[in-house]
Amino acid sequence: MNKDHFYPPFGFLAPEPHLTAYESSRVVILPIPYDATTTARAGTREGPAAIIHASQDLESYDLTLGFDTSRHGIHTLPDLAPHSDSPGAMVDRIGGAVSDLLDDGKFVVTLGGEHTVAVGAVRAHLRRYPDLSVLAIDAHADVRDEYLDSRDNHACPLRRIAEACPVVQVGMRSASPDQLEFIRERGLTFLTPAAYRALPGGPADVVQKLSPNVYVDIDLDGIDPSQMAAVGTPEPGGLFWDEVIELLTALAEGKRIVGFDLVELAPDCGPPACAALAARLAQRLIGLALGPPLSS
Ligand SMILES: [Mn+2]
Repeated sequence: MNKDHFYPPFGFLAPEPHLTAYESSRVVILPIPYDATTTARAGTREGPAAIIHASQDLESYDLTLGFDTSRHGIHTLPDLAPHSDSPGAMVDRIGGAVSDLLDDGKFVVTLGGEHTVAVGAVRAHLRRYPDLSVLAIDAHADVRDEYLDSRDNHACPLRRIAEACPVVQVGMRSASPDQLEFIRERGLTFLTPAAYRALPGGPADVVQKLSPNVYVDIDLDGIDPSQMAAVGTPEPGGLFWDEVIELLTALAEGKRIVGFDLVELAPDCGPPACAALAARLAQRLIGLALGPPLSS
């Protein structure tokens, strides 16, 4: 059998086979196709596979950063199975899985799935980095205390995260009065795209509000629907790719990115370009967080 006649094994960015072993990989991709509490259009369970598929067709060389991201070693795990008892039980399962990966020294990339999965990933990172803060990008405030009889509905994740550690959110353009009251009472920074663009210091004003170790939670609906239509709850007037990259680049220059998630991609709700955007965003964030690979 001539191995040169076959594509590399399936995995994020399709690294050369010698760059995919778990033990030697710096990065682990954790796909969580969990889609249980979404209330508008469903479909986020297809998100992780769509992102990984789209990544097969990307250059593993990041032209902007100037290195081959896959040379960090990228191991793509099988899907994390859903816990069908309750969303809270699923959050606990995710927290346990991510903690195990962090204990192994891995940089964990969590691919949702609905936004709820971020709560488990953040809790695991907080156990490892007690000073953790979270930079969230989202169209929705997502700080409801509960929704449809669950505190772990996908309308609640930033409430659960804000109860655990400091959070700064950028991109908000949908919130109820009681959610705005919670944000005001707690003195949280939740910025509409207009407020973000008006910051006198630009992205640096966001970065300086965060602790040294930062987890990035990206609900893809924070991005404008013209570039990211494939979400269940799109909102007009969002952030654009260049703005998101500018913010994340400033973050990487000022703080340490210790982990991230991309959630809420519902590929059937939009064109295939959306999964490609998500895959490129994941690649860029890995590169920004880890810098150039030693071996490149
Ligand atoms: Mn959202």
